[in-house]
Amino acid sequence: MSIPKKIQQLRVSINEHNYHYYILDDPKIPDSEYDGLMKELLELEIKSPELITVDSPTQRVGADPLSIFTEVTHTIPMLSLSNAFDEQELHDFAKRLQENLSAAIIEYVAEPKLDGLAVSLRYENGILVTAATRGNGYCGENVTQNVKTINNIPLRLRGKYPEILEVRGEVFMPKAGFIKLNQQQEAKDAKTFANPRNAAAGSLRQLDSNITATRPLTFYSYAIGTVSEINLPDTHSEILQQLQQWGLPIAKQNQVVTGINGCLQYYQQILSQRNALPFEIDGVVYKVNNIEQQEILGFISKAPRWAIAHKFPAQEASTKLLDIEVQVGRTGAITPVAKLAPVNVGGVTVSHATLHNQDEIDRKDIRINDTVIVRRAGDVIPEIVKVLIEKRSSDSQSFILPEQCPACNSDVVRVKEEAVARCTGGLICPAQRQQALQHFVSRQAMDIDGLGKQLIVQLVTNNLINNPADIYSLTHKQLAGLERMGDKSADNVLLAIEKSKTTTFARFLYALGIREVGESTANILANKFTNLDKLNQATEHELQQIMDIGPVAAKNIVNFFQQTNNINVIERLQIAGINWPEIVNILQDEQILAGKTFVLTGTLLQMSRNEAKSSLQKLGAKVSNNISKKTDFLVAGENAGSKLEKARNLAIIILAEAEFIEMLK
Ligand code: D41
Repeated sequence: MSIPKKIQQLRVSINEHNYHYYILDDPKIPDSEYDGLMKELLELEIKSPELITVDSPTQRVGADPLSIFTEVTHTIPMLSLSNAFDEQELHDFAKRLQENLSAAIIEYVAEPKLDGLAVSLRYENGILVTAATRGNGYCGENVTQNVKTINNIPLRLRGKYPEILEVRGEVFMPKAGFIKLNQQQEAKDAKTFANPRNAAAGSLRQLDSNITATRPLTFYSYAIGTVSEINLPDTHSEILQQLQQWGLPIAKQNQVVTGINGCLQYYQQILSQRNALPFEIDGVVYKVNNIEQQEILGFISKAPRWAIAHKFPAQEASTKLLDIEVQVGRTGAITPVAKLAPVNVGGVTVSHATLHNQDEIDRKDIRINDTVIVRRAGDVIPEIVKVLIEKRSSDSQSFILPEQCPACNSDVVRVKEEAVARCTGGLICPAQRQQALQHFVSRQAMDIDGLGKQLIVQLVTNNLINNPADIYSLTHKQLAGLERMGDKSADNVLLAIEKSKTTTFARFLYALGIREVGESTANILANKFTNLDKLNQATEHELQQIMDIGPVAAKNIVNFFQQTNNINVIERLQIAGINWPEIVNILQDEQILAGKTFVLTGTLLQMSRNEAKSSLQKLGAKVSNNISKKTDFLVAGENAGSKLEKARNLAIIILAEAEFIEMLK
């Protein structure tokens, strides 16, 4: 047999075995035989490298490390899920659907809610070409090299597939793999991961795919994005089956259920299996099975109205409180943290819990050496629920927050009527500096990838940076001179710093770390004031006129801009080249929809088209007849047709009549 032919035959055979092993969970040959086939293929490809193709089973590893992830814009946004935290919220959800669909009983697909990261895989002509993280839903990171290392993701689809297929699903790390990974990390004296979710995130966001390849990641699909053919099945359950036939993995636990009772039964069943499942889940997801019904229901802002995540309650366990440590936050807040004997809480090892503040410690009468109940809910920091007083021993010790900051020895004060105690050290406190810098580089702020906590600690202790502006004067020499930093890593950090210079005004404001100015306040301020000069001159009174900004935030903002030190840092940042696109103020007075283009379609029940049009125009919006890339919103009344379809394809925000009326208000 010719070499190309033999290579082809081996690939087909290996792909087929992968399918049986990973997708059908029914291997046809022993592992040793499979390894033999892979070895044979590898050897032939080494001899004839010109015959290697991107979808060859050998091409899962070996890519050169990246310096930075590029961005991918999702052709259809990746939506989020609404949550139900209890049965009542689920009943409310079901009632809404029954009313909107005028259906007594609705069929759902119930799925386990995997605790990983949502990703989108794009196949062109059956070959995996791009994989992207969800990011903010519109735009994510290109992690193709890393995703290719995940063994149960096919590099090539099987059967009769559409020319373009985007598959959405979750990348996660099974429990067993997580435990093993942490053991290996510990043995190497490397960073361990707090839970499988973090481990999966850390592994997927590796610049070196060779590292990702060593991490036990898995993938399950749960939805389709863009697809080039329209004759897809008309239920979600059949779409999942179709995905499986194309060679994509889906969760075995997915199940079609009837009505809300079916959902609740599924919930109980999965909850009882939770600890025995090979992966972490934080709830279950219900999706309306019928696609036509899904289309009728549509979306509210970023989430489909036809799906909901039913979250599991928080999990608890008892353990011993070994010690109480204090942490100094970015704004000097002193937080007591309980150090615990490591305990498994619903599959995750917990060794620390927040104690919030002194009042909380006193109220719960928490003492060192006590036996306590810890609770973990979703991704929030574990908490102590209560002390098991009956188990208190004579060596228990009560705790009082120190009067001096453990990091800088400055006085700790507690403002009257505030629960938190604060270090008064301000900028001289290394702990506050450290936290402020960490905040500045964080994802939601300047997003300097690669400038992590450890590196900031190194830079601060080596006196290379004191404030955010110093980051932009770092040199290759300074970075490469640090322990555990090579030439390449230094380059990567510098690249990331350079990239961060182009940002948005809102991110920049948030990055400054003004007390009480979180992401959403930063956004509001950016839109209202549009530039630094205007914000700088705002008075407390003016700030308080803005919705959502209270007296404390207003005071902090004014105060911040009165500090010469802050002004100097901001000036230096601007000189360093930090820039953002100018904000066109759309929030001006009455014309709140200025610059936005609307299209109306279908029959509106509560007003005529003309009324709708003139209301929109009064608010500054443009009303157009045709959908195009420039359209911002489509208002879809009853019996909306092709425009609705087109708007969906272009990922335009679709408003139902009720939402539209709400918006006009
Ligand atoms: O298992 C999950 N984590 C899961 C996430 C799931 N089983 N289904 C999901 N379905 C969706 C829609 C309905 C929007 C396609 C999801 C997610 N979304 C999701 N994951 C992260 C953000 C959204």
